[in-house]
Amino acid sequence: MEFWFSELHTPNFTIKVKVKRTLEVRKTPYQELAVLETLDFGRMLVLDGIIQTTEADEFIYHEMITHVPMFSHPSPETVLVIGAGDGGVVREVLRHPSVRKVDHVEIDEAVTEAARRWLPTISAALDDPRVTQHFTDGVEWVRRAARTRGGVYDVILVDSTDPLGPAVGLFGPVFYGNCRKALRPGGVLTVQSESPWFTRRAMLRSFHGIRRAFPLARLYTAHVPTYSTFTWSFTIGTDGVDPLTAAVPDPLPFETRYYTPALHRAAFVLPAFVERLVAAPEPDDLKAELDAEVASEKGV
Ligand code: AG3
Repeated sequence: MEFWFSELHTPNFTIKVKVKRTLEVRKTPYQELAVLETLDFGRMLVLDGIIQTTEADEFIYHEMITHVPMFSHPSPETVLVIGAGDGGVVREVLRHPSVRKVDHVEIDEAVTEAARRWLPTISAALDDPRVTQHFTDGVEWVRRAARTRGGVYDVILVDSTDPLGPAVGLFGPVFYGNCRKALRPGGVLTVQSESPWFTRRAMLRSFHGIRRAFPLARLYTAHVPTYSTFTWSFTIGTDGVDPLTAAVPDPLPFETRYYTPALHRAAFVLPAFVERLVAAPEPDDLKAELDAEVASEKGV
């Protein structure tokens, strides 16, 4: 018999992956979690029916969400990682020798438990003494950190699920504003900002939210085979330092499998339709939504 996992994107488009074995399926307090053993991608983590990561292609996403911002900062020491319960981002952050402290804030402890159990190559670095794990809400964490004068972090990385369920607040302009305040001078924020295909609206929400909160915002992309339509976007916000002109060490101080100094710059070169999407002013309905969220936070 054959068993297939299918991820439904629209009623008309699915990704189908052949499954060898189901390792775990459970309902957590926040979402439905599955770890499946696949034939072509190794073990695969699925949350609420959406593929989050696989052993075979996780390096692409984890290197690109991490090294582009980390090498855009001259010497990142304190890093906040939000979401990323599987530990992949933390693993990549710790490869930077300047890093002294990582706060890892994940809302759903069950994701980390499953990763520790089934995905050791991704989660192993979570035991590093530089890492403190906090199983709590990232939105609230950043709200509190934003009250510290002068900021707390050099880099904030947001590796969230799609903006449904527990991750909604991580796509809001108020959250991005607090990230800015939680960063030290010269600090850098990077978030996974969805795909320019089926989740275009979420991509623009992240991009414009960050553009409102930061003097400089740029979108970059990478190609992740197990994410819908391959092309995945990330948005980086800085207080003016341009990631395009960052002094990326060449050769790199450690070995990578996807990220290179040349790709650091190339990733910002966007296909024309994506460039047009981000160059256009905020669409009216999105603008109204973002304005309303900012106003409600201020109690207006
Ligand atoms: N980060 C999830 C990226 C979003 C995937 N969404 C999708 N394919 N529709 C996952 C955690 C990786 N550490």
